[in-house]
Parts: sequence; structure tokens; C-alpha cells
Amino acid sequence: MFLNRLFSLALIGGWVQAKVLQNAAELDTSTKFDFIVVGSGPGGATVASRLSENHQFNVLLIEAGPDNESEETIRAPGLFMQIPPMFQWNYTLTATPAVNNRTLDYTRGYVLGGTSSINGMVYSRGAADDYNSWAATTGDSDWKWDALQPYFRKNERLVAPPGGRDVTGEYDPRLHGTNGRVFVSLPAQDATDFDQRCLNVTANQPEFPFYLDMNDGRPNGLTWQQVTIGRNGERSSAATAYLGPSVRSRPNLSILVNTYVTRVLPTSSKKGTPSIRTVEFGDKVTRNILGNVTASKEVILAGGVVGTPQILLNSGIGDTVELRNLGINPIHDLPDVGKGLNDHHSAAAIFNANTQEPIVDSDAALLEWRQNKTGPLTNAMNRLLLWSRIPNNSSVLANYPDPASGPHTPHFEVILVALANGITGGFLVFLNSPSKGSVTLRSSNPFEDPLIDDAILQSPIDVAALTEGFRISKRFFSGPYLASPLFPDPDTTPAAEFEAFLRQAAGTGSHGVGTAAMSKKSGKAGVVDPRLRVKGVEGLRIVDASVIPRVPAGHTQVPVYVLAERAADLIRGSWA
Ligand SMILES: Cc1cc2nc3c(=O)[nH]c(=O)nc-3n(C[C@H](O)[C@H](O)[C@H](O)COP(=O)(O)OP(=O)(O)OC[C@H]3O[C@@H](n4cnc5c(N)ncnc54)[C@H](O)[C@@H]3O)c2cc1C
Ligand SMILES: *[C@@H]1O[C@H](CO)[C@@H](O)[C@H](O)[C@H]1NC(C)=O
Ligand SMILES: *[C@@H]1O[C@H](CO)[C@@H](O)[C@H](O)[C@H]1NC(C)=O
Ligand SMILES: *[C@@H]1O[C@H](CO)[C@@H](O)[C@H](O)[C@H]1NC(C)=O
Ligand SMILES: *[C@@H]1O[C@H](CO)[C@@H](O)[C@H](O)[C@H]1NC(C)=O
Ligand SMILES: *[C@@H]1O[C@H](CO)[C@@H](O)[C@H](O)[C@H]1NC(C)=O
Ligand SMILES: *[C@@H]1O[C@H](CO)[C@@H](O)[C@H](O)[C@H]1NC(C)=O
Ligand SMILES: *[C@@H]1O[C@H](CO)[C@@H](O)[C@H](O)[C@H]1NC(C)=O
Ligand SMILES: *[C@@H]1O[C@H](CO)[C@@H](O)[C@H](O)[C@H]1NC(C)=O
Ligand SMILES: CC(=O)N[C@H]1CO[C@H](CO)[C@@H](O)[C@@H]1O
Repeated sequence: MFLNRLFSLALIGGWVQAKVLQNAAELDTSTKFDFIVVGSGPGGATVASRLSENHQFNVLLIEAGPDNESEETIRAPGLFMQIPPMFQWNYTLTATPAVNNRTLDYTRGYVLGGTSSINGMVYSRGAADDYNSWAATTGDSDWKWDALQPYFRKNERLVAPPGGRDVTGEYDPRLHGTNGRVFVSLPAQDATDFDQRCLNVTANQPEFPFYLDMNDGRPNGLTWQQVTIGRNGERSSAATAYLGPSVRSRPNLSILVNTYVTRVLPTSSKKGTPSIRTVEFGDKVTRNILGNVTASKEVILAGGVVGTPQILLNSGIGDTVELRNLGINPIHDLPDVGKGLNDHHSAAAIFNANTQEPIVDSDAALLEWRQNKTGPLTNAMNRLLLWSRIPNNSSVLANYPDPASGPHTPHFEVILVALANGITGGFLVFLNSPSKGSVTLRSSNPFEDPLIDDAILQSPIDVAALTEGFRISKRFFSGPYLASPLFPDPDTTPAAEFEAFLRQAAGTGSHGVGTAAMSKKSGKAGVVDPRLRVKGVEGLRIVDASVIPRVPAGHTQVPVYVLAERAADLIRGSWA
């Protein structure tokens, strides 16, 4: 390996760096990079990987967190709740009266692969109409669900589950890619007693049909979960899928970890349009700025829904008045930077139930995973998901416009889990809240964590919809199989009392988007144009969850992978 690398370095003149650089001191800032990508989650890793396929492009990828390929809690799917804080940003949300001023964590990955290295691994595309709404918002029909299908396939590699369980009849093979980068599989474990009871509900309650494949763009009913886990029993993340050994060994790609980007800087100005191609970086622990590096073609921000607007605002790109008030010199007025944070709102709908789950011997499970990469630790938390809509005759739909992106877009996801001690239930998620929060700066110090307002329960429909979601969960679980809610009964509790319960119980769905939203090419709204270029400046693009204008009715890693696959083509197209 090392010899190979020396050989290729010698061949190409010695100045191309091609390895994982452990800190900024290892970076030669005089290197000629065509592209500099900031952040290595599903957005940044995908773009850096695809751009460096072209031998003519020399690419630098900068990640604030460490590279921890060997970390077992990241690799073993069943250990994901135990991933240590050193791989996470330690954000807390701004306390708001809407959630009784509770201080809630806002987890994000701080490691190569970004949040895909620490997330729940659900492979969920969202609704077709979510993507169609991107097309409508931007005026670019190539963002439509149908038009993006090739990119879904470029991203996905559906494989047999670890252990090789027969999954026929649990998904629709016609919908899936088998040649892409991210491994996707169905649950490794057979249906448990709890799962079987849930499946039995579909035979008895027409409101909850069995739905073959949750990734057809219009999921409705009970579905088998699909997860980003390989046949090898390990998590498949942006780091493993897009930055694996063969990619890392490319002479045209340098990966710099443990390096915190503070700002992007104007490089020159053409006819008054600032060219933003310089990236300034520092040490997050000592809070010192260490240097800068310039791209000849583009800088691509992929710091995620928090990191990207934070870097833009620190750089003076944002609302001019707000920046001046913080003592930051504005370089370009873009009022929507950091605005529009749109997320899922969630709450636990749990029940006493007479189900018996197998008791897992955690030592034996760990041994089996280490020896054979099979067994309980190859599973995510759950195996089934329920997707549903607010019933047509509900007062919610009479009192508010339908919050979903279309008539076949679900309003709720219920993550069905069997907890310990006969307690089972659902993690209830309202998928289409119109509430918009924000990422703003506390001060002009680029090392300080920003303020994050996730807008949980800030619109009246959030409370009304979640209340309806609890009714749906109750109907699902009070079939002949499972019973007795452990929350106030929404059908008998006065509305104000139920609302008080929700304000104390609701939390974030951890699926934030929208803080640097894409929008029509002309017009002041939004932050990036349909080709993801930051409006009003040159050389700067954004490729991550922050450009997604509204939160999809599904988990968010797949939408980001797909938009990044298309973005790589858009970027290549600009420099062909
Ligand atoms: C607890 C949790 C569970 C989740 N579960 C699922 C799930 O099961 N399925 C699913 O689809 N989605 C899930 N998600 C969401 C999904 O993982 C994210 O939406 C997705 O990873 C976003 O990709 P991204 O590229 O926009 O940002 P990220 O993945 O967050 O990547 C951004 C990267 O940029 C780096 N960065 C940020 N700022 C800087 C800086 N200043 N300098 C240098 N680097 C920087 C970060 O360290 C990070 O590596 C979950 C999220 C959380 C928090
Ligand atoms: C993770 O990376 C950090 C920084 O490179 C290193 O100090 C630490 O030992 C690594 N941990 C593991 C478990 O690999
Ligand atoms: C979060 O806290 C942990 C534990 O204190 C620390 O190791 C880690 O570096 C922190 N993350 C960030 C991004 O500062
Ligand atoms: C939340 O904080 C606000 C402002 O400090 C205060 O007015 C309000 O009473 C608090 N609400 C609750 C429920 O504690
Ligand atoms: C589910 O239904 C099947 C057939 O209707 C029945 O045999 C089985 O016992 C049921 N399972 C549970 C856990 O109720
Ligand atoms: C970039 O770094 C160099 C030193 O490497 C320094 O001379 C220069 O002033 C920096 N540029 C900016 C804009 O900070
Ligand atoms: C691993 O697999 C082998 C071969 O099937 C088996 O003999 C062994 O018991 C397994 N190890 C564990 C810990 O399950
Ligand atoms: C609810 O209304 C929509 C739109 O009018 C319709 O398509 C759908 O079939 C209705 N659903 C049910 C369960 O009646
Ligand atoms: C909605 O329709 C269902 C099924 O027909 C019925 O049971 C329920 O009472 C109705 N709800 C309202 C609010 O009318
Ligand atoms: C821009 C650049 O550095 N290009 C090099 C990428 O690597 C190939 C070999 O794989 C060289 O031929 C290029 O010069």
C-alpha cells in the first residue's frame, strides 16, 4: 500500500497528496486543488468521491471530526446507541416555551461519514411528491422523483441481509439498485413475537394494510424496514460506501480530518461578484485559526444543516443587518442563510403489552458479531415501520391545509419497537411540520456553537397532527393483540390537557433540512440556485441537507445521497 502510494506520488511529480491527513499541519496549502469539499457526510463524501473519479480533478475533503474506521460502536449496527460523545457534536437546542423550555440534544456526527456514521441506518427515500416539490420550488424539473431515479440506483446496492435470511415478499426488487455504493438490506432477524402481532394487525384492520415496499414514493401501511447495513453485518455509511480503501488510495483525493473549517474567504472579485474559493481552518480545541487553502474551481460546503449555515454566517454571507449586529463584516447579503430549519417532530407512543421478546445475551451477541458478523448486533433497533395519513374526516384536515407534499405522502411514521418489560410501542413522527426554525450565531467567534431553534411544536398544526398521530397509534396497538396506552388517552383527555402532555413529551426527529434552501434562479428567496450554487457569489456551492427546502416524509440520508449524486454531475458539467 505504502509503496504503491510512493510510486504514484513519484509518477505524478510529488505534489499530489493522497492519504488521510490527520491534522492541518500535514496539509501542504500550496497544493493545487481543483475542488475543496467541507464536511464528509452523505453530501460531502459523495461529491468528493465522485469528483475524484475524474483524474483531471484534484480534490481535498476536510472533516472536523476524526477518522475512526475501526470504532466498533460505529461498525456494529446494534451498538449504535452506544457510540461515544467523541464522535458527536454536542449541540443542544434553544429552549423554547413551545416545549416548556426543555433543553433537548441535537445530535450530529463528528467523524468521517458525518451523521451517517452515527445514525439509525433506516434506508427511506421519502415521498415522490417531496422531490416533486423541490422541482416546483426551484423551477428545475430534473429534481423530480422520476428524473432522479438513476441517482437512487447509483447510490444503492441492495444485498441479502447478514446471515442470508430469505426476504422474498418483504420488498419489491424492481424498485432497487443493486450496483450502487451504499449497502441496503432487509432485517437480518426473523419476525419476533412483537413483529408477528404487528403483522397480524394488517389482516384485521383495513386502516393498516401491509405495504410491500416503503420506498416506492407513496408508502401507506405497515412495511418491512430497509436499512443501510451490508451483507457483512456492518453499518454502511458515507465513509465506508464512498471513501473506502480504493477511493482513499486515489492520488487525486486528499482527506484531511480533525480540521475545523471556520470561514470561506473572498479570493478575488470579478465585476463586483465576490469569488469565494478560499477555505480557512483552525483547531477546534485550542480555538486557533491555523491557515487557509484555495480551490482553483470550486469550494463545496457540506457541513450539514448546522455546519453549513454556521460557516456561511461566520464568513459574512447572510442577513447583513444581523451580521453587523454581531460585529461580523458582511460580504454578501443573503437573508435566508440559517433560516428555514424544518424538522420532524416526534414523541413516544408506548403501551403495556403482553408480548414476549427474546432476551438478548449481550456478551454472546458481541462475540458472535466479532467472530462471524451475524446475530443480534447486525440488526438496527426495529424491523417494521408504520406509515399513515391523517384520516380524511379528521378535523385537522378541515382546520388546516394538508401539510403533506401530496395526497400520497404520509403524515406519520411510527417506528415500531418492542421495549423491555412488556412495554412496546412506537416512536411517533410527524413528517410534515410547516414550522420553521433557524441556525444563528451567538457571537463573531467562529469556534462557538451556533444557536439552533428546531421549531418543535411551534405551529398549531403540530399539536393537532401529533394528537391525531397518537390516536392512530392507539388504534394500531389496540387491535386484538396489544393493549393499554401509557399516555393520556387522546380520545378522552381534554384537548388542553393533551396539549400540555405533548409540550412536555415531544422532541426532535433529528432530520433537519432547509437552512440554505434551494430556490428559483432569480429572486431573493433562498440561498442556492437550482444547481446548488450560492446566489450572488462565485465558486461556492452547497451539497447537503441544508439545501432541501422542506423536510421529506422519510428519513433524510437517502435524499442527501441522491441530491449529492446529481450535484456531482452538475459540478462536472460546469467544468467539462
Ligand atoms: C440520531 C440520528 C439518527 C438518524 N437516523 C437516520 C436514519 O436512520 N436514516 C436516515 O436516513 N437518516 C437518519 N438521520 C439523518 C441523516 O443521518 C442526516 O440527515 C444526514 O447524515 C445528513 O447528511 P449531510 O451530509 O447533510 O450532513 P452530515 O451527515 O451531518 O455531515 C456533515 C459533516 O460535516 C462536518 N462538519 C460540520 N461543520 C464542519 C466544519 N466547520 N468544518 C469541518 N467539517 C464540518 C461534520 O462533522 C459532518 O461530518 C439521523 C440523524 C440523527 C442525528
Ligand atoms: C479515533 O480517532 C482519534 C483521533 O484520530 C484517536 O485519538 C482515537 O484513538 C480513535 N479512536 C478509535 C476507537 O479508533
Ligand atoms: C463532544 O464531547 C465529547 C466528550 O466530551 C468530546 O470528546 C467531543 O470532542 C465533543 N465534540 C465536539 C464537536 O466538540
Ligand atoms: C419559558 O421561558 C419563558 C421566558 O423565560 C417564560 O416566560 C415561560 O414562563 C417559561 N415557560 C415554562 C413552561 O416554563
Ligand atoms: C398471527 O396470526 C396467525 C394466523 O392468523 C396466528 O397463527 C398467529 O398465532 C398470530 N400470531 C400472534 C403473535 O398473534
Ligand atoms: C492565508 O494564509 C496565508 C499564510 O499561509 C496568509 O499569509 C494569508 O494572509 C491568509 N489569507 C487570508 C485571507 O487570511
Ligand atoms: C461462528 O460461526 C461458526 C461456524 O458456523 C460457529 O461454529 C461458531 O459457534 C460461531 N461463533 C459464535 C460466537 O456464534
Ligand atoms: C381520502 O381523500 C383522498 C383525496 O380526496 C382520496 O384520494 C383517498 O382515497 C381518501 N382516503 C380514504 C381512506 O378514503
Ligand atoms: C372518521 O371515520 C371513521 C371510519 O369511518 C369513524 O370511525 C370516525 O368516527 C370518523 N371520525 C370523525 C371525526 O368523524
Ligand atoms: C489533477 C491531478 O492531480 N491529476 C492526476 C490524478 O491522478 C492521475 C493518475 O491517477 C494523474 O495522471 C493525474 O495527473
